[in-house]
Amino acid sequence: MDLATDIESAEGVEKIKTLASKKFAVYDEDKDGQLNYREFRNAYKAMEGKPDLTHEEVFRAFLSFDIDEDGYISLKEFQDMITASIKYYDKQNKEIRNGNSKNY
Ligand SMILES: [Ca+2]
Repeated sequence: MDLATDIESAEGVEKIKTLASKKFAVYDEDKDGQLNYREFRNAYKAMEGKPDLTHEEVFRAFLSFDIDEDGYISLKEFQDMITASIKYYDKQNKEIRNGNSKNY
């Protein structure tokens, strides 16, 4: 599935949110509806495809995604995080396709 094609549409965003909530359920090991730091660390390393991220790198990401600063990543925070990262990659891909990327 090419998520990049419909990220701009409401339907595309809904699709991503559904996908995110499925992932969330997998990583929410104790099923309390929140990701604690340990659960987040597993999810984040897997998503980034970088199992060797340092504690500091993961912790910085955790703080930036914990919008309400309650020490947990809620489903909404997780969905926003996935949506933002997909938008980010989508933008990069478009720039590459359009040939106006400066950094590659
Ligand atoms: Ca939170």
